[in-house]
Amino acid sequence: MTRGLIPSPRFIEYLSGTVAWQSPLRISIDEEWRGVAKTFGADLEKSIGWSVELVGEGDACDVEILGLPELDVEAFQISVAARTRVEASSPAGVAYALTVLRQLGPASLWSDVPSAVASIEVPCVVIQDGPAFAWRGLHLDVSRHFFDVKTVCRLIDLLAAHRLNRLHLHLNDDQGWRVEIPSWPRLSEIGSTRRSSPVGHEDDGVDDDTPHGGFYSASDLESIRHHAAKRFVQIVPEIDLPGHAQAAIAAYPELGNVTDSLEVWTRWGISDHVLSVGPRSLEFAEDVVLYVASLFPDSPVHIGGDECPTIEWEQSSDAQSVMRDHGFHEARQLQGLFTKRMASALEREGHEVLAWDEVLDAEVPKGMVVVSWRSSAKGVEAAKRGLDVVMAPMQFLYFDWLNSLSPDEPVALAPAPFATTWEKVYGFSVVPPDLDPELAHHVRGAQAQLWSEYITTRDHLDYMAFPRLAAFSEVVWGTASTETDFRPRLEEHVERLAAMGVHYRPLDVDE
Ligand code: TNX
Repeated sequence: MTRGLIPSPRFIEYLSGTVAWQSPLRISIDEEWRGVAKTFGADLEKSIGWSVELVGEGDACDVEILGLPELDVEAFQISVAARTRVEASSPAGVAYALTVLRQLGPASLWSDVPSAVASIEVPCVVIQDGPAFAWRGLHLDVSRHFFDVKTVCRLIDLLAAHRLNRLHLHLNDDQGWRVEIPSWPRLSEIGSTRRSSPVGHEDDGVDDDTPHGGFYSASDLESIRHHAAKRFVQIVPEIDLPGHAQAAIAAYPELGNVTDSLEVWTRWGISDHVLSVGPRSLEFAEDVVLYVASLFPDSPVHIGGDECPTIEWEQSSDAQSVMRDHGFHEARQLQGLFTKRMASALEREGHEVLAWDEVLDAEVPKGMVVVSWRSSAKGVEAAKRGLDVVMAPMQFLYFDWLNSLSPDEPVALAPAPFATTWEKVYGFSVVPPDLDPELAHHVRGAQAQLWSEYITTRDHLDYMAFPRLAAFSEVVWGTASTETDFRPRLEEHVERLAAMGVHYRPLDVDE
């Protein structure tokens, strides 16, 4: 008996025979790591109503979990036998091994509706596994459409099921500010709701005249962070400034460059309204980013920095005088003031800092990690400049693009001929083939992006994320091979997705 594992392990050998498990499943595990076994127990209880009994070292058990310090931090070894043995050097490694054990059982182990299962059969197998990349992420835009805590936590569970370990939350944009900041209350009071949104494709020019809003309180974000920690997923919060700031300016007009009052933007695209470069705006940027960072004390923080139009700065006499003070010749250099201010404040507080690849257009503060979205070539450029990079090229990893060229696909951001099939995602190389191998260590990993202009519901989020995210998980785990090898495993895997209630896109749709 074999099972379609995703992501595929680095080494696997099926032995003959199977073992049968019944409830209560007896697990022997060190005191320190019990939390991991408890999470696994809660998962089994939810899916098949089983309980997990934690037993002492040396007691009779079904699964024995042992520390093996020489393994890499997320690595693990499994040997399924009458007494199954799991070895890892960290709780994350144990959690991943338990995910694999769950995949070695039937799809019902993933069900979100409990079913009564008397016994499960698991193939005898030996596995040695561990990821090739430390950064295996998903980005979620909660600004264009807001997703509540429950939906985000469910997405975290889905990431963990694929052994992905970062969730980058895009918390503000022109169309909505999504986090309560006590010292700037109008951001959530005013900036979190827009009056109307486009219906269908933005280019159709139709509006729904229906307010859309939502924001997270500090305690909401804390529960997301706790849930994520339990699943070994690190939340990477993003505050995107000084561009993409219209919602912030709608809340605090004094932070903008124009005197007319602005509303939270009701169209998609890139607003020309950006923060002014005055001292108050710089102070604002530092203040909010530090506050958000304080809610995620152990996380790297993303400071945005993409797509910042300079037209308002070019037309503002105040901005011109700031340019003269700094000896700048081009308005775009003004953005560097925000980059530096936010990055140095965050670094002082011990946070690693990330930014979109537009920061490469100017001098990049040392130690900043570049998220390369315009193309893999931007990642190569970053690595050549000695910077670490997270690969996120839109051509492969923007899951807001069409799933295929079928005319039946729901409206998506990029129109045909742009489509990103799961097969295309599966063919993505995290390390660009033209990168000098000596610089490959700069590639931390990769992340897929779910921008949400055209994603309004949880079901549609599922449809855009899966099965592409399953293909991505294997790519970024580092074990992708051929489509012929992957496809039958994916066919089994979508049964797990179905059990989890995921509205994934079917693997084949007539084109
Ligand atoms: C570009 S990627 C953006 C987003 C859009 C996205 C749509 C990036 C840093 N900025 O503002 O939502 O394209 O695909």
